[in-house]
Amino acid sequence: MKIYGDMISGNCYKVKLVAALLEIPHEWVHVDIMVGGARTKELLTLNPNGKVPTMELDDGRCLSESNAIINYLAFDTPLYPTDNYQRAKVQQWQFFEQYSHEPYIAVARFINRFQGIPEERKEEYHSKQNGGHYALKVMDDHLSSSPYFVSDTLTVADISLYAYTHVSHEGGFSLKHYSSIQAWLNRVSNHPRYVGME
Ligand SMILES: N[C@@H](CCC(=O)N[C@@H](CS)C(=O)NCC(=O)O)C(=O)O
Repeated sequence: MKIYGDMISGNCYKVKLVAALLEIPHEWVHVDIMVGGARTKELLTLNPNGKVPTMELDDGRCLSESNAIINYLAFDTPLYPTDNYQRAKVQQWQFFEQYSHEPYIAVARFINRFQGIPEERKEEYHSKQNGGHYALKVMDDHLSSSPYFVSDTLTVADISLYAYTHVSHEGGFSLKHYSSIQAWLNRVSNHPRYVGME
């Protein structure tokens, strides 16, 4: 299979990390999102939404949306629970990530790290801080009584949330007051087949 992505993106990193944890052979095709690489004619054929990550299976079928891709890779492995309630819990945290976490933390990171907070995005950057901290507090509270998000072991829900949380300082979010998140980040990165983002 081919995975199209740019490793500066946490959404793409989720796929890279799950493929590494599960030792899934794949061809990584670098797409430079900073120069519109996800919106070329070729990429738009694979994902009409013009975003990466996008996965192309050997038979030509494609899948987009990071959390859908990592779930596909993880079905029938220890990273995806078999219990129906726990499966729904994985989705609960993944929807939380896409709606209440990524739009604040990933966007603030992009504005700061890759754009250097230009004047016209300054207000937007600062407006992301409250929402980001709210999401981090929800996560920290949950992790104060559970080693991982869904069960006692690592699942794709953790990978979905790990991707942008471990680089949240690049969006101006200090994790100093979130000790349970810090311990969880260490748990994830201590996995023997862990790979870093860059
Ligand atoms: N919800 C999507 C978000 C995908 C997305 O926004 N990808 C960004 C990189 S993080 C992208 O491709 N940007 C390039 C562009 O919009 O031209 C997912 O989880 O995969």
